[in-house]
Amino acid sequence: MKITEAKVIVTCPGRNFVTLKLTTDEGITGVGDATLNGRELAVESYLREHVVPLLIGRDAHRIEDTWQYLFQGAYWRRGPVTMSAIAAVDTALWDIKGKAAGLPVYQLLGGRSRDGVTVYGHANGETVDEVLTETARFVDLGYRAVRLQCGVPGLASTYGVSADKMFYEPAKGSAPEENVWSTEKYLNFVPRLFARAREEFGPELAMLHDVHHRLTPVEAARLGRSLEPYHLFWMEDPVPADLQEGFRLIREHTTTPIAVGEVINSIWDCADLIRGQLIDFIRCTVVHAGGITHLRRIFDLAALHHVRSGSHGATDLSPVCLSAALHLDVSIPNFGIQEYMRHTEATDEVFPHGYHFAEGYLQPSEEPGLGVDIDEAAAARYPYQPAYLPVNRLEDGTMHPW
Ligand code: KDG
Ligand code: MG
Repeated sequence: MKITEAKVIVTCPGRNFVTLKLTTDEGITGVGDATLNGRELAVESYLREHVVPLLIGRDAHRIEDTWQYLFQGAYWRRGPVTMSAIAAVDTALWDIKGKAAGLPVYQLLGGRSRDGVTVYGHANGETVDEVLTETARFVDLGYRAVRLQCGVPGLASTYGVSADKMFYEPAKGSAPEENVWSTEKYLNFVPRLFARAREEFGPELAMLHDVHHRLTPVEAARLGRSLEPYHLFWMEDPVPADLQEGFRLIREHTTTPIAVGEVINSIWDCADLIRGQLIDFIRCTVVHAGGITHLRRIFDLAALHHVRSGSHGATDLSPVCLSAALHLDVSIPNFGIQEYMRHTEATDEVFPHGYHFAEGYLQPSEEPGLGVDIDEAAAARYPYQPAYLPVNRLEDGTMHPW
């Protein structure tokens, strides 16, 4: 079965998405997500200029060989642009293989290891009261796990807090929005949020929190220790992931579980974290970590070291990525949890899909392949709009990780 056509489709149904659609000489199509938030056109160009010409005429069944051909063939290895482009091809090929076999992709990955994929929702608000009201809303919707993010007194804005509660979307505008950050104000405040939340929701609700890369290891150790009485499911991205060794210091000082991975693109960028058992959850995504083939490799390494999965699932990962993630989630032995932010109605219209939420779980589609598609006519109605992620500065004006 040969690939005869490869289209790169950019659309903005509320936010930008880049999608690769492959067609074969047997008339089977497959889709892959290639969205890299705020840098979408870099991946679009990489695919269009350098990858699409290599795909035409290739055997669509040779998924591993095509992955190695694109990875080794580029000579320049890794990085979010390259790995997102390879991921799009890989995901589309798994979709095609599933359709050719007449099976949902999870069956090709070994079948179900569980009955459903536990997801966490996002409660956010300017005040603790508002966050608790939002948390109750997610509990009422059936969620078993909720991420809590709150405005910090004395700071005008912070990561994860938005007026549009169900559809948090940080990328906007033709230049990055500038936020102001104070580590001390944040560290003094967060334990108060979780003290109230535990008191209100009891011992069983899984509670998560995203630090969004803003601390040093010793500050993260202080945060983790201060949150121990409220037994979080995880604290996410406590420090930037660049220095894998830095996590050892956090680990040595706190039992609050650590999750990291949304900006990690390859197994080599998290191998020390995993082998050293410096983290509890690895949160890479299908789209940014080289597709189903490579993410499965990461999860397999993690399984050997007591590290569970916790895939990133923000709104900038399209329904194509979420569909692919669910096939992995349901099949791997070391699944932890899956992030789930609802997409807007316009996004759901452009990407018709068969996955669905019920009683705290997402279920992958039972259709052959990934069970998701792109409606090209609908996509064409939403042209690309430039949008940047925000940047962060300390109160004295110094640049700080956002
Ligand atoms: O594109 C960046 C977002 O995906 C990221 O800020 C969201 O941290 C995030 C999360 O945990 O969903
Ligand atoms: Mg995050």
